[in-house]
Amino acid sequence: MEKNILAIAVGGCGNNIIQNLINSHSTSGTDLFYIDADNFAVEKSSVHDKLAVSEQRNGCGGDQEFGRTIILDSKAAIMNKFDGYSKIVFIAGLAGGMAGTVPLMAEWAGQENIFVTGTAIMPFEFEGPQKRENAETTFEKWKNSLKMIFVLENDKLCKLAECLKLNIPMDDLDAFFNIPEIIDGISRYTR
Ligand SMILES: Nc1nc2c(ncn2[C@@H]2O[C@H](COP(=O)(O)OP(=O)(O)OP(=O)(O)O)[C@@H](O)[C@H]2O)c(=O)[nH]1
Ligand SMILES: [Mg+2]
Repeated sequence: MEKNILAIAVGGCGNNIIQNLINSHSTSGTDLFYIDADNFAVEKSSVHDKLAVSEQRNGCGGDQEFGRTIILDSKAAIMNKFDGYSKIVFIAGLAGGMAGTVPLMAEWAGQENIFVTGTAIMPFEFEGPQKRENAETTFEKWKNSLKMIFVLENDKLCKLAECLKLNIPMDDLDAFFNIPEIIDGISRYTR
């Protein structure tokens, strides 16, 4: 039987978000896969199906070009994960080093006739203009290989927290992005 949707967590941000969903039992049977160049984070992650794409380094150090090149050696293993799915949603913080991998992975998935979508988490203003620029550049490259792209602005989380006068940790704030709703929407209302 053809599998429906695979949610792919990319880098530290993707992993945090997906782990929060697991902890709050909100994944409702969606298949999850986590990919990162940070061996330590992959080892620690409670995501069952995961892949470390770097043997020597702990993450990409914010270097998107490093991210892009490091996954080339893992292409076969990554393509193997796509196998049998009709839809994929990538979840990535677009200012991080691993975001350098998403345009390429989306292109590979598209070549398999998969309905490829992305969820872009855009950086906080306090992270500075360079991070914003990295995220915007990746966004432009990525969108060409995606059928749909959801854009989640981290700054909105801050504003929301301020508005509601909440003093809650980042992990809990992420729940406002309602990723399960996005996954469910793609799963049910696209083809
Ligand atoms: N909402 C939210 N955003 C996050 C979280 N963690 C990271 N981010 C955002 O995502 C961006 C990328 O961070 P990571 O995903 O940790 O970066 P990475 O791809 O692992 O990058 P490297 O450290 O270079 O390997 C950050 O600049 C933040 O804007 C999180 O838990 N929640
Ligand atoms: Mg990282």
